[in-house]
Amino acid sequence: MKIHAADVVVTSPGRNFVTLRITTEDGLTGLGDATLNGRELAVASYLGDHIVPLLTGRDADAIEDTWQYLYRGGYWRRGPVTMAAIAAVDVALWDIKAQRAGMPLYQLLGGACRTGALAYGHASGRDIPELLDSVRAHLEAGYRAIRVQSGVPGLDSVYGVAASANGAGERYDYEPARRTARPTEEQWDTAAYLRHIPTVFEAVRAEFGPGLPLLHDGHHRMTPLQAARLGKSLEPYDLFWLEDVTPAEDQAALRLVRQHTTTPLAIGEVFNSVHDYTTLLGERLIDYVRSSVTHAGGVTGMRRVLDLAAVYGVRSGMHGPTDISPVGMAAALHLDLAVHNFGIQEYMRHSPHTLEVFRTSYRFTDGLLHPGEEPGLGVTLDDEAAARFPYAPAYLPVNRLADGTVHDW
Ligand code: CS2
Ligand code: MG
Repeated sequence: MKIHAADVVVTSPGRNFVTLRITTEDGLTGLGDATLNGRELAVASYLGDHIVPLLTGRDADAIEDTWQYLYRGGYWRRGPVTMAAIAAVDVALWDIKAQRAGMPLYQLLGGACRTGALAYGHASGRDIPELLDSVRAHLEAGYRAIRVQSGVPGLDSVYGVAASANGAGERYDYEPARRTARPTEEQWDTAAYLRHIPTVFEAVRAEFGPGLPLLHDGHHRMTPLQAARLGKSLEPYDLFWLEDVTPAEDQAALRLVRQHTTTPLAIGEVFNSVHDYTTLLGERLIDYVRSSVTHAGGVTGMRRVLDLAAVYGVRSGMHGPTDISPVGMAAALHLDLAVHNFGIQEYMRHSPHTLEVFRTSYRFTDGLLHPGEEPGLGVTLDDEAAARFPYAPAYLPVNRLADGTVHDW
């Protein structure tokens, strides 16, 4: 069946999203997430100006050929913009193929290996009492695994810490991209952070016991030696994983970290290709791969990452903040069910406005996510609602050290 049309929908229900919609000659439509937080219009243009004109008339069933056509045919390979655009086409075509087959996508990918995908939520607090309330609230909301992010004494704002308490009934609402004419600037102090974080996990373990799976995101900010020190200092608290300890493109840096700590490591949310992982996986330097379907070339691209990871006993931990749209989240959940080497799924709950635009069939029950049994992805896009939320530029913050040096955010 041929592709009849494709259009790019940019909408901003609380935050910016880019969605590709492909329609076939017999009227099936598929959706693909193309959201790249802070650089959305680059992907919208890559799709609208350069890819959409190539899709009309192509065989909608030829998913692998289309992936290769866009990957190799584009010449300038890899990178977050290119791979998010290719991902959107790929996911939309898988959505269509599964609808045509009359089954949820996970069935087309080989069926379910598990009843649901263990999810982790985001607890945060500007101080330890607020953090403990947030952990408690996430347990009450049904999460069985929790990421812990804390303020650092002496620093005004820190990655991952909501500006207001997210206690009982509050949705963790931390949107790092801010709608300002220029990126906001934050100040960072690694030494203060390294001193403080062990006290945070000491308090969380004392309050909630040894068994609750706890995760922490270092957000790219440490040197290998600092990361090794943090990993070692957190060993008594038995983390599920320590994420993005160093700027991940320096894959070899993890050799030093790995020599000094047994704290499990997760890396890769900014990676967009299986080639980004070859050292990390080949040398078993990490325990979880973090890329998302949205940023790593779609179901086709992410499956390659997960299959290489499986060769080395490494499991999935797909990226799932609110800047992965419900379309991208649904695609992840189908893959989460279908692969053997599943680890955990990040799950920040989207805002009510977002869920007005994207109607989803996935469900979060008793700590597990399931994509639902709808044919395809199980997500529809409401154009009328989407039109009510016009795009507004938003930038992720820029981080600086006390002396003004730009640092990883
Ligand atoms: C974070 C992300 O969820 C995470 O692990 O690293 O929230 C990241 O900060 C955002 O995706 C940036 O847009
Ligand atoms: Mg992260």
